[in-house]
Amino acid sequence: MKLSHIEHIGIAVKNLNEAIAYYEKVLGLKCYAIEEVADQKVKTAFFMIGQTKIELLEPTDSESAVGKFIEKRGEGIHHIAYAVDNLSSALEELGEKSIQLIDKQPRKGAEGLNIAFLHPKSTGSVLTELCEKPDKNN
Ligand code: CMX
Repeated sequence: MKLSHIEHIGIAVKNLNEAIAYYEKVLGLKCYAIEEVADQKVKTAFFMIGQTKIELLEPTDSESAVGKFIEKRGEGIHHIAYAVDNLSSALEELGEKSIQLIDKQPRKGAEGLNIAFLHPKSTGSVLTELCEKPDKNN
């Protein structure tokens, strides 16, 4: 498995507009996209910094993964996402190493990327996402 860079850092927020204002007015970043990911029950906002993105995540349902996270732990860093060359073979390799896969097969995530999550119980308590550009290995 070859990770190339940190694709994004996911940050759980209660209010997307208030959070965007902080990232734009205080940190000076520019929100370049807002997207609702219906099956994950989140509204997302993206900022680019170098080759890494910041993904703000506002839950649209309190029972969603991000909704439950905020209720238990409050706002903050929710997950780290690495870019990988070949997601299917990475998942196979991780499965062989007994890493608990939340997604056993790649699925579509925000921005059309192929993604899969690894369970924090097998990743040192860091919810970990792997992302692959959709034009690769299709
Ligand atoms: N980071 C680290 N640990 C986390 C976590 C997170 N983001 N979310 C939950 N956990 C921990 C919990 O604290 C709990 O630990 P303890 O047993 O020590 O209390 C453990 O994981 C299991 O938590 P749980 O409450 O039993 O399970 P949940 O129903 O909250 O599910 C998880 C947790 C990770 C399986 C679920 O959130 C998931 O499937 N996530 C992947 C999908 C996702 O996060 N989607 C939102 C982002 C979408 C996007 O980026 O577009």
